[in-house]
Amino acid sequence: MRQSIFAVLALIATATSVWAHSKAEDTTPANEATVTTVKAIEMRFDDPMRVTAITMTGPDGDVDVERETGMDAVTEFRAIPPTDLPIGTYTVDWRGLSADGHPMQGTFGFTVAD
Ligand SMILES: [Cu+2]
Repeated sequence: MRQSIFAVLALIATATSVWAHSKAEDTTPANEATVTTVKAIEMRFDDPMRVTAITMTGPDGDVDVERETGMDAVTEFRAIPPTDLPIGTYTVDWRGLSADGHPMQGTFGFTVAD
């Protein structure tokens, strides 16, 4: 009897942690997209994510992006890159804390063309 209660509790805990695991659903620009301008860097999550760090690198190295979203947990994160990004390929790396408190990270990339 006691064992079966623990088994049920373990099942519930597992299901909850799987459900609570946020992930990046999609991004702007889309991963592997080719674009001519980048007005904003956006990431959408299926559950609130506290994005703790975001870095963007391009053909000339690190690019400063200005966070529009603060340190709150959000389902839509937004940051603004400098205008007139040089042509080339870019990578965005982010780190965050999932709704269940687990550290998460992700990366996506895009190309700026003429
Ligand atoms: Cu988790």
